[in-house]
Amino acid sequence: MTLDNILEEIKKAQMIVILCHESPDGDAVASSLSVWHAVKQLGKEADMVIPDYSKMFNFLPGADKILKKGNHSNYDLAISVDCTDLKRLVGASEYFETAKKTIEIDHHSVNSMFADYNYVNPAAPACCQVLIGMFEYFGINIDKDLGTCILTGILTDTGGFQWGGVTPETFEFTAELLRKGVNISEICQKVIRNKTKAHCEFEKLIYERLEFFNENKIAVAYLTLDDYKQLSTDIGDDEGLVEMIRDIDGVEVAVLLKEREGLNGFKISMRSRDKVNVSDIGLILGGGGHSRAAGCFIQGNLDYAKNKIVNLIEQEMKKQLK
Ligand SMILES: [Mn+2]
Repeated sequence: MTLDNILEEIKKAQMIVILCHESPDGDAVASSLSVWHAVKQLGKEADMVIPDYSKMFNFLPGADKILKKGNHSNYDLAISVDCTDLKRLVGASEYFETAKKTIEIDHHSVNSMFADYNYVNPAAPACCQVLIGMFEYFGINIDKDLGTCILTGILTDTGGFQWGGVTPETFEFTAELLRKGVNISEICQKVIRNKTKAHCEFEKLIYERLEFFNENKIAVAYLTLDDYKQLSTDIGDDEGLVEMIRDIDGVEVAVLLKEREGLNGFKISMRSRDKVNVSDIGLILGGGGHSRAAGCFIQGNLDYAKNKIVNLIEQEMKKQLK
């Protein structure tokens, strides 16, 4: 079984590296940290490589051990978490590609199964929830530190248990974590409720720029490179903005276009309320994600990118909702 193989590879390896996807969200950072704590309990040292992440997550136990670059160039074992594709390991894929063995642990349904051992459960709302099952199988003691990381991943990927994908197990696991002393209100305050000033400036811009299409069922806003240069101080400042658009009454699909430096185009984030599968829309343009949260990239100027995504969503809504 895959889990036995994974445990065997961890036990065999001398040099282990833990990696996650680019622009890491709370689940990606927390999953990396969770695996790091677990590997330590198994008597191994591991490097966690995350080139850039939000300072918001610095309170997590072990965050001071996160490296911008690996200490080695040929690890025995590379473990990727919360990542669908080798392409998304930007800034860290070299460690994955040169490792002797590779493992990936994820919860995205569009996962490309890019490792030697792939442990993917699309039914879990967060990679951290996949990890709990794995750690229990390995006999890892989920203490307060490890539990704090795990609950952070679950809370950030479910918006504080608000979004689709939350399962009865999510609450059963959470109850267990609270019994270990994990402080849920502290985590919520730090990663769910807390907003940077730059984030609020972005919110202002987005409300000013909101445009509605298809009888107000599609809502679109954008952020340009200039906006990022003027406002953003930290990598996570633009998290949560597309959800804010989706929350507007009557909106079925929310879209946020974010201009990307050096790529001559826009990263598209999509959120759906409860009917439209935006992962299918993302896939058409070479992206993907979850049915209610997905993304892709469109090359071209703002008008081109906006028209292209709005037209595609309109077509897909017609098809999917008939
Ligand atoms: Mn995730």
